[in-house]
Amino acid sequence: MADEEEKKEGLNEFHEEDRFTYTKEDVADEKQLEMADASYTADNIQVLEGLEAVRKRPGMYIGTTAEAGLHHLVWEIVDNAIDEALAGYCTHIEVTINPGNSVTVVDDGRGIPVDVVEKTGLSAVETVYTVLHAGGKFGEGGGYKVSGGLHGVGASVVNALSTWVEVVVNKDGGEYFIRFENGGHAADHVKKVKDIDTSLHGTKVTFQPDPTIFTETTEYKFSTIRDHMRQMAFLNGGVRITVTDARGEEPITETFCFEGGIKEYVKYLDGNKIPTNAEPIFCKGIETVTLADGETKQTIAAEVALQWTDDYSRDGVYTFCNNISTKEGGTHLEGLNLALNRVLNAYSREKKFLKEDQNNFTTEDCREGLTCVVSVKHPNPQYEGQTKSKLGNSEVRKIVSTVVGDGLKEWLYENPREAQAIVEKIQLASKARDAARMAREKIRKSSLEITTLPGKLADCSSKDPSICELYIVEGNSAGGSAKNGRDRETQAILPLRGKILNVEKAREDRIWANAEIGNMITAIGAGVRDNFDVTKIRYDKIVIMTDADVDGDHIRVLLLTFFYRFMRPLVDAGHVYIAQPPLYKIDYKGSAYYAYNDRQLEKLKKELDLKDGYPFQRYKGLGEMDYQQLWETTMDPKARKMIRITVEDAAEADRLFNELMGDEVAPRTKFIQDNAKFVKNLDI
Ligand code: 1YM
Repeated sequence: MADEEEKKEGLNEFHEEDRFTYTKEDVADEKQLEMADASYTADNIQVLEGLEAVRKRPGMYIGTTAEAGLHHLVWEIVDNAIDEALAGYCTHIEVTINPGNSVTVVDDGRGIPVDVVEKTGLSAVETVYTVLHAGGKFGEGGGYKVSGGLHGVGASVVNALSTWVEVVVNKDGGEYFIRFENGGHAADHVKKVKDIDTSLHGTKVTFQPDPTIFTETTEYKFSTIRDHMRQMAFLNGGVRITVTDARGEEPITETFCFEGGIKEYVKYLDGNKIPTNAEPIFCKGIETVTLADGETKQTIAAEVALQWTDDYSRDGVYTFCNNISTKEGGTHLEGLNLALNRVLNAYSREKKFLKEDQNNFTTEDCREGLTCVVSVKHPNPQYEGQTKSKLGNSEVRKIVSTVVGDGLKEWLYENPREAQAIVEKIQLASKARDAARMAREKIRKSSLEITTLPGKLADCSSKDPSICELYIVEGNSAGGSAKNGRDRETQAILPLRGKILNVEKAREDRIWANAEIGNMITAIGAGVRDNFDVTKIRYDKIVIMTDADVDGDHIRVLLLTFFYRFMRPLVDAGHVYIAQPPLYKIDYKGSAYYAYNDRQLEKLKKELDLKDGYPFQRYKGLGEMDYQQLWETTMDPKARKMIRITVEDAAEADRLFNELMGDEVAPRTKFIQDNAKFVKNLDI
């Protein structure tokens, strides 16, 4: 219970007392630093206890110690620099992945204060890096500061989870330096190391993630950091962010700066779709609300950019709170929906696009082909939902509804030609989808009644979804091996015939008529699209098992596209996996040895001390394994390796799916050319 509570706090709440605005003269002089020395020991013990708690239960503070957690460290430090930019003092942020996977973040803000904080007896910079939830413990609140990262726990957590951290502050004509070691211990107090020009200011932080914490991987992914920084640059218009990978022979650098902010984000997300309104519609508002207690005032800012496109298959609405993606939506999304429905119907009635005897357009109709980014800044966000990514603050609903309502209405009246094009598009959507809707309803109904499971499905005997797994297997022969090899109690097998439909390209009615897709929907048993209910799934793990060749890759991408577009919460909640069959087998002295990649193969050869040219088998497909081998290598929960699918950046994933799986050939070709050098095991 206590854990639960703590977790909730860490994840979701911005505490009034966490706000820290430094008020005193912030120049460290020798005397102050001496004072800090004198009072160091006693406070220090308390401080380190705090960081020890982070090291004991890192998951509580950064969610996971797997790859996402490793990257979370970067987001936390960058968030401090972004806050400084939002405060109006910083214009450029640089993020560098160094050789050895330490990371440096530099900003040109005011520099973290280095003078002594009364409460801790330590310099502000040392306090920020060693006191958990720093701020509340010293200094008065005040100033509008939006808490950053998902967990909002900041620099001290990064310090606790690093082997070392170095902070350089340029401020008031001095360069200051402090180093922390072994999970957060200051090697020495902050020292002025040199005099510099008084015009120089900023903060530079370098940290080395602790490999004893991040046991899975300590290797940063350039693409993950680059995509996140691009998103930060879109969401914080005008801030210039440079990302560099300095690990290779030649450093790779990309710079992002979008003066237009989320307006440019929407254009970027639209990619090669044809816009209905030439420029995104931009709505913005700031409101101060008084809470139910009659006293507490909160300033909430909302920004929304909207652009309709020729895309008929779906909408792309992305919502954020405090620069964090709220994948499950929430009150800001509800506010948007309310405004779209209200304003577009009122306008259509007034301009006689809707006759008196006609029904209103549905929100779904209004959103067809819409690309939209909603970004709110809230000093005290409350998150709900399965993955705690649904905004719960009810006052936000009205604010967003008003901001979009007013902005959109004004725009429609000022731009009648484009307004007409949008409404005609909605009209078309409404008509064209009636037919599809009927076909879809039929499937939806049957997908929720689990009475008739597909004949091809070999179901498991357990009815406890939390231990059940569904293997979706390419090809009937591999399906046969999987059926024989599986654990019948918990593992179900659904063989697929050939390639499934590309849902990114196909017309909606064809999708609903497709047997393989129908089988998957029925087997999973939780509905589809907007009536998909992830709490109803019949299996905890949906495992895609395809051959390790080009066709297998293609089928895997088609399946992922389907799950992403039609059962999105399944992906978001981490239920989708990719099985990893071995690539090689070596028979040696009566035993079989398996390797899942080239590196392992080489290692195995060395370990077994095999001579050059010793024969080994390269598996071309799952069908080459008998059922026992398939169980041992790929399905046995004790031995198998699986990749869990996660979507870090939903907007980017959407854009890529569209680019790669959609109608246009050129972007696909370019992506393949750009990424071909990373492709291993190409087998045509
Ligand atoms: C590369 C990481 O941390 N920049 C940064 C942090 C702070 C300030 C400026 C800052 C904030 C304030 C006043 C204020 C922080 N200061 C504190 C604290 N970049 C990075 N740049 N002066 C400077 O919030 O009022 C915490 S973060 F608490 F010491 F003021």
